Amino acid sequence: MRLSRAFLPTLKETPAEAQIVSHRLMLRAGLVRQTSAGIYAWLPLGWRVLQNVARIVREEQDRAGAHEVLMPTIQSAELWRQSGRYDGYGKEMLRIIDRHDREMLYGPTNEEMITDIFKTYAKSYRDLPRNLYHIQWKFRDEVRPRFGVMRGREFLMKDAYSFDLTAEGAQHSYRQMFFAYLRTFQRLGLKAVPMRADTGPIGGNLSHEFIVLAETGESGVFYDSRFEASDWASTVTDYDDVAGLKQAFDDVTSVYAATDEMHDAAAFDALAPESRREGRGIEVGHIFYFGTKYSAAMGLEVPGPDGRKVAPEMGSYGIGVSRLVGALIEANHDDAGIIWPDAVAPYRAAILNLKQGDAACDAMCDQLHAALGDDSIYDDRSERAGVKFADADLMGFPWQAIIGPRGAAAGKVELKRRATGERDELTVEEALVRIRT
Ligand code: 5CA
Repeated sequence: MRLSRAFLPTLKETPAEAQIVSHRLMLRAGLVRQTSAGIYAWLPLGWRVLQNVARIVREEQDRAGAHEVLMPTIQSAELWRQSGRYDGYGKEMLRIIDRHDREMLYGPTNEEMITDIFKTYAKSYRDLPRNLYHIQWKFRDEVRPRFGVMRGREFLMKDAYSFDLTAEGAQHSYRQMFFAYLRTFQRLGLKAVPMRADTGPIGGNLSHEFIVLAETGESGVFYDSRFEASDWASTVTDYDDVAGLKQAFDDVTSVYAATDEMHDAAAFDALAPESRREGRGIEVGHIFYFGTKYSAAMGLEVPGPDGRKVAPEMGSYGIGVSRLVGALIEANHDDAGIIWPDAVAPYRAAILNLKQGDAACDAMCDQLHAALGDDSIYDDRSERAGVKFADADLMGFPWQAIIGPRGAAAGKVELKRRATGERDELTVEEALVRIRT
């Protein structure tokens, strides 16, 4: 993509309303534009990152055996009356009346709808276990939307729902999602600590939040320093190995980590003092096991092996996909701007032509741009070098291929790694190999 023809609007001024660095950078680098309080339009750069995050989330859900569907954003109030949550959900629910005076709502979550869908098709225990998920916009009329996409009113969530015949089966499904989450966050380059958590309006008695440590996070957290070094995501390779998964789960969850709501001061104080960590974090995922709460309330039951009807044991599993874009920036930035991890970068490389119109510079840039194609942004504007450097740093592409008249005459590209600032003089071929690996 040629920058002169792209829609990559950056802002010179730091927007006054943005209180945390990720929000400031998302506005300055032109990732999003607020259209109403807590509601954002995604501009090309932000949209590409959001899709990359969603793709990694999707690949790990599929790998764990979940099936993707797409449910609507608008739901009928009737469904929520069946579960008893319609009145209880309160002002956070955006309620809508259609032209026939029917009560509708913009879904804040989908337990009711998925239970109703599954009920139509599940005929016997042989239809269990199943896990269905979607990646869809949600609406919660938050009292205080803030920090940009971190706490929006409209936001993109991945939500999965599991159905099992037995409580043991449901716990296995829960552990599958638990490890799918660890893998997802690891691939995104984030250290997300699973913490015992409160279940809130979703209900149930087993729940973990996945928290990315960050000073600007909204949750207070207490954890064992072992979470800083360990790699639990890689301990699970076979999602069907029931005993192996339980062992791996018990290993991780025996190490102390809890949000302030669930904090056990006595257990925390019993740790060796050097391993106690206290801080703040961003909740990027939250998983729940709630038994038959929704299946029983909504009449979902199937004949078991003995012919007797049973209500499936359920769990639900959320990831804040749009919130993750903010969390990624909180974890990866410097004074100059964003530093995208390779896995989610909107473009792998920026090609900076320092002398537009110089035959050798233009030819070398064209050659690089043709070879990298869709994965690169070619800054072909007639701007000063300083402007090009600043914009590439702000937008955070992992590589910058810098081409000036002196280098071009010698057949050399200066390749800069955004994360480390390291620079190397390379031939075009050498630069391409480096960018592609
Ligand atoms: N039904 C369950 C699991 S699917 C559920 O709704 N869980 S939740 O309420 O914890 O939301 C799941 C995830 O969505 C959270 O962990 C968080 O990362 C994200 N999220 C929740 N509220 C917002 C919000 N207002 N803005 C951005 N992301 C949010």
